[in-house]
Amino acid sequence: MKLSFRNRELDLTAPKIMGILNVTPDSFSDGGTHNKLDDAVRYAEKMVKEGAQIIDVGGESTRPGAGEVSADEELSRVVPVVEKIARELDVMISLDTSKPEVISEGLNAGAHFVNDIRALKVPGALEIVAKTGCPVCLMHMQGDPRNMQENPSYKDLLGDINQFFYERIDVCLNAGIKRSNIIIDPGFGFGKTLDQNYELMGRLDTFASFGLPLLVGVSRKSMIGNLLRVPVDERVFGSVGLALYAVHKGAHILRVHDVRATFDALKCWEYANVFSHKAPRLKQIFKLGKKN
Ligand code: 9MG
Repeated sequence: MKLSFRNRELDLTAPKIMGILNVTPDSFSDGGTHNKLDDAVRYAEKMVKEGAQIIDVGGESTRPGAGEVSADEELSRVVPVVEKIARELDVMISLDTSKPEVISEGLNAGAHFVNDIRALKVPGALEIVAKTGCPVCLMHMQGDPRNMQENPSYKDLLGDINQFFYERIDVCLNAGIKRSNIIIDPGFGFGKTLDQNYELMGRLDTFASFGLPLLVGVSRKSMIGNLLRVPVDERVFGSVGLALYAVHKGAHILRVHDVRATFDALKCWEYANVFSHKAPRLKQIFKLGKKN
């Protein structure tokens, strides 16, 4: 499996890290506009040095209870950052957005794919992605960020989410999006209770049947905080533990805040996995089996 757009390609044979770059007013606070831009790009650079192969740039908070921002506001936050990262860093850039305007301008500014928590349901988004031929991550969410945690309920959690993917993939294919450009994500924390999140994680391998890259974002989320009873800044160990479990269950891309911690843990996991009889392809990558 691989992701490609324009001159950039990302091989997903081994799991990859997507570093989170929030460019909302509460991130990179104080200083003038220029300083904010510079700080955001330097932070992206730090994540790349630590092992991120994708930088996910987002200008609208998706936290439970978060309100929406206008397209103009989101554009003004996202586009300059994407332009500068594309110019200065050797990394794939994803756009954490649902708005067609931001998708269009963000891709023009140098981004490589779309990470949409609303799975291209906003009018116009589907058509832009189909027209440009860029990859897209379709995430499952019940409700919307303002109300999604009010009382999430499912007839059959895994069945309902599988059905959602069948339908959205179908919509994408009918609009002209290539199957090889689709990534799926069950959307941890988006309209799910604590137990529903853990059930989803425990049965993550179910989604392998789609034969598509699987993205997982659990970093610092309340499914960790509520289990461990720890605040956001003490969730790194839980986040890394779940990230490794997700890879074990078939995740290809991990969306994380703590890149260095995740990268080191993943590297150890991968090296151990090289010796598993189930991983002949990884053996080739690490060139094992030869005397050195
Ligand atoms: C933007 N965003 C926040 N959490 C996310 C998650 O779990 N997956 C994806 N694809 N995007 C997310």
